[in-house]
Amino acid sequence: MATERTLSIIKPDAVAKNAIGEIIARFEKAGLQVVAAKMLKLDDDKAGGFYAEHKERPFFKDLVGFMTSGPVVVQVLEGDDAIAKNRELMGATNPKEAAPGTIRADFAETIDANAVHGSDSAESAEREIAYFFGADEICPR
Ligand code: RTP
Ligand code: MG
Repeated sequence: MATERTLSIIKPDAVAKNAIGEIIARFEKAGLQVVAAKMLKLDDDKAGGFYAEHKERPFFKDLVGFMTSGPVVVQVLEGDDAIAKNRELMGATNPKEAAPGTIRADFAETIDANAVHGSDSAESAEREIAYFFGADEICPR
């Protein structure tokens, strides 16, 4: 298995629930290491640019509104198969369809406020990590 990096975001709903620690603990227990992290309040431009692939989708405006509704925690996770492993820990986009024991099943209520983001491919991970972090902000161990 290849060592990979992926971008994770703990979204405003999970931050508001005081679940930052419990969510990061799941990553660490699964063997992923946090090699970069910061808390940010996104503005419309930063959130809209991040989700640019969804610009034409009917839910885009609500998505940007939600992502700017409160602080988020962005992290780079590193480990074996990190991209797929993180998506597995997150569960399905719609928490009602998320497998029991996944982050979205346990912390999210709706498809709009679904607790976490994770990169969906190696190409997305590379773009998304560079979108939030400079090379000097990433600290591999
Ligand atoms: P994310 O990018 O946030 O990790 O979520 P994802 O890959 O599981 O889902 P994606 O298709 O990339 O959609 C991004 C976010 O848009 C909202 N969404 N709403 N109402 C809808 O049909 C719908 N579809 C997607 C979700 O909040 C999703 O996380
Ligand atoms: Mg996505």
